[in-house]
Amino acid sequence: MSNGQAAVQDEAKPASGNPRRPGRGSYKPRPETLALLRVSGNPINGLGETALRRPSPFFWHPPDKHPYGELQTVARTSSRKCPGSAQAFVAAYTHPELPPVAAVRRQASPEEFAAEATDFALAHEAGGVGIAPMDPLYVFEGYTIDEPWVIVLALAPNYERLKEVPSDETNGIGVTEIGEQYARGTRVSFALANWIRSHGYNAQAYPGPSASALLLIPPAIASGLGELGKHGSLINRHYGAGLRLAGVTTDMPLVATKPDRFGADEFCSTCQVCTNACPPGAINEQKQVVRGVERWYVDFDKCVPFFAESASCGICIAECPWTRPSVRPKLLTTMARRLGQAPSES
Ligand code: B12
Repeated sequence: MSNGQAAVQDEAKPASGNPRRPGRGSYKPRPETLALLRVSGNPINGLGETALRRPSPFFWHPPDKHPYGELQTVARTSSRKCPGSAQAFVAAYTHPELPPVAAVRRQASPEEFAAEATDFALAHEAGGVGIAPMDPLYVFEGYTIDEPWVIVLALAPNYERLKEVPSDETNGIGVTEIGEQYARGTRVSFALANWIRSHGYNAQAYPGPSASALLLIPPAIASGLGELGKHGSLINRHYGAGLRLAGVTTDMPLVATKPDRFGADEFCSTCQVCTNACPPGAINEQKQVVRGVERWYVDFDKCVPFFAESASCGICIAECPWTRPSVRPKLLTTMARRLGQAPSES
């Protein structure tokens, strides 16, 4: 299936708020956590820089590539001690070796390959698929990706479970959901890379919380999987902000899917739900210039201590009105009207 638009499947259903969630301003980082934040992450991310450049290796990359190795260990430890989560994250990091690329290249049109790759991914746990031409700005400095295409895979959230974030030692539902989304991303990205290789084309998989060399949100936006939200995560018209991403890069000839504008950016400019829900107050009200692009930006120095202490957090994406299945269809209708578009399916 390929009609030039990112493809998606249905998600699991609704819910309400989580009383365990602290509100903005009620959180103070522990001194021992702050002590591990030795340098600000905002200059590393290029906050205030007006020229386009590739992102610098950052959190989740190997500790010798950035200054937050010990904080990563704190974050990993706090997320793994929650009930159920350790197994989920083991699955997220477990994958087979990719087989050699088949010696004979199958010949087909880019449209046929794009349609087959999309169908394959949707049949193997992807909730959505977008295809974008590779751009050097998607690749972290110090890494090389040679393949000219990136297939972005969306992993659908289960809102009933996601809304339980943040987790702790008594309730691991939210972080286990996160680990299981990543595990699905690992399985489908390796399965797709394997399938592409069996047709004689190179393919690499980029799953997990880190996705290694590949920055995932920009190609997800380019390929029509959604718009950037004020909370720094992608908002998708079918899943809201709760989806997670994985990537497959390939030299199989493909066709790009189109960007999708449904009004999330405009909505974020007046919505304050995530800014008010974020305990450390890390989400900025206004767009800022980051590496040559004016866009929503989350303050890393404020976000990461709470993230590290709170088993992956995720409050901003769970609270986002677009993530709530009961609210999203109304927002789509309202924003379509405001943008002068025909109302579209949720
Ligand atoms: C490092 C990282 C983090 C760090 C730092 C995040 C930060 N804001 O500083 C920490 C550990 C704190 C973190 C936290 C979270 N993360 Co995180 N994180 C990443 C990771 C590995 C790399 C991103 C990065 O290096 N950011 C630092 C620099 C590059 O940030 P930046 O310049 O501000 O760019 C960000 C966005 O603006 C956008 N972006 C970058 N360039 C451009 C260019 C344009 C033109 C536009 C429009 C946007 C854009 O992408 C970046 C995402 O951080 C990605 C996976 C990947 N490989 O992409 C996941 C990823 C972005 N995280 C993700 C998620 C879900 C989260 C959390 C909600 C955690 C959770 N457990 O659920 C929180 C949300 C925090 C927040 N509000 O930003 C998802 C987002 C899914 C989505 N719906 O978009 C990703 C894609 C992981 C995945 N495989 O799905 N994360």
